[in-house]
Amino acid sequence: MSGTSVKSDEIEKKRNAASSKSSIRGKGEQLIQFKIVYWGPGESGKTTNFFRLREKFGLTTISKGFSIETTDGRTLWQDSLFLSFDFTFAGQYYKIIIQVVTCTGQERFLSTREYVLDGADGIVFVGDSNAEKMEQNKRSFRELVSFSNEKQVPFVIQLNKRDLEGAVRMDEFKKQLGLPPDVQYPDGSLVVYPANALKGDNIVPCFEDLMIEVIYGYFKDQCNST
Ligand SMILES: Nc1nc2c(ncn2[C@@H]2O[C@H](COP(=O)(O)OP(=O)(O)O)[C@@H](O)[C@H]2O)c(=O)[nH]1
Ligand SMILES: [Mg+2]
Repeated sequence: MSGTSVKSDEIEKKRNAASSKSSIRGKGEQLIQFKIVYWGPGESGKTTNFFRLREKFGLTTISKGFSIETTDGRTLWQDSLFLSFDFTFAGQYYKIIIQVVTCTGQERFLSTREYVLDGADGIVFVGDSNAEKMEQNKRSFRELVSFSNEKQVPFVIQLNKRDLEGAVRMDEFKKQLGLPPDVQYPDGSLVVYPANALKGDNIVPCFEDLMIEVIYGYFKDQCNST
């Protein structure tokens, strides 16, 4: 989505320009809200992804992300962050609010994870490159696929912690998850996004490619229903 790749100061400029045309904006603006969930096994790096998004889009957040942690520093409930973008499509001006949530990977909070997925418009699966986490990756991915099939929610797959020594090979990860061995889908999006959330590698492109799909899906549905 071009909107997310513009720098924060450019967004600010656009916003100022838009508010100087507030009569047009007030009349023509439409508000769209999306919920994006970061899903995956415990400690795969979901909260770290969230920190990188907050850094990248910090100036455009309309609410500070919150995060409740257990005493051992793991996410208890959920992290939540709201991002706001201006977007024009077919001459119509839209304000897009994206709620980004990450959930706990802890099994004992499974019911809260289902709650988190409720109403999701898009999901980023964050897998762990640690070879010992393969079973957890597979289990968590199966949960996501069954949810996504039922609700037709688009998702992208990120394989995080590529910096780890002895990281699982990409082709092995794909094989284990039952994914095609190709690098890309015909639309150019990656089958799996290799990432390093600590450094921020590939975190934003992964999020943006999902947003393109989510927004495209939204407008396609709009066109079909009119
Ligand atoms: N080596 C490495 N560690 C990471 C990476 N991303 C996250 N971590 C670490 O993995 C641990 C769990 O990350 P966190 O984001 O809390 O995982 P969550 O449970 O999925 O939210 C933390 O110690 C992070 O610093 C990465 O890309 N590489
Ligand atoms: Mg977390």
